[in-house]
Amino acid sequence: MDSHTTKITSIQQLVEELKNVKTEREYKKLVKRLEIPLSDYEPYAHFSQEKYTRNCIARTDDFELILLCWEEGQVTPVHCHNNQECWVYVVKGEFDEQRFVESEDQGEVIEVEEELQLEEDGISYMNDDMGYHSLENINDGRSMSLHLYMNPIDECNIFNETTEEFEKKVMVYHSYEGKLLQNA
Ligand code: CSS
Ligand code: FE2
Repeated sequence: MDSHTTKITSIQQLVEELKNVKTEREYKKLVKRLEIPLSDYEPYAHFSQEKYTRNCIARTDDFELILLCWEEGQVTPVHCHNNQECWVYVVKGEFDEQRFVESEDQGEVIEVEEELQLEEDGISYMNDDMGYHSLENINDGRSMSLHLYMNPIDECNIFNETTEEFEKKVMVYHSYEGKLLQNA
């Protein structure tokens, strides 16, 4: 087997290989090769009762690799991806993904277009041309998801359900390379 089809079996290998890929196609192929044991994610796994946490494993100008840790029932707001590509790999647990598009209906800003269930080991992909989405941990307990963004996403628009308007949100990390940050 050549190195383009063999499995990626550690976080370290994943980060090294990520440094050598450039195109969307290469990122996509790489995500399909993930077979990393749960124990490898442990140094990056920090949870919070308040909301899902964003734990940065590695970041360059080209990509951002983050582990999201979710307590039962935690959910993202509806959001876009700042014109970047987004791959989600389910490390543990399961998710409900709702996809939205701008509504043709007067009086409605967005409407659900599709609802997907993401199972353990499953992959989902999103970009702004496809619309907006939200993720919810529907597991009976904690879940973890690995997110690969090309390029890094420092802010995005989130939908405020009360005002029914989009607002800018600056993205923050709960931990960086395994270390908890002060704002955590
Ligand atoms: N974009 C969200 C997660 S769903 S892809 C985030 O990075 O927090
Ligand atoms: Fe997202």
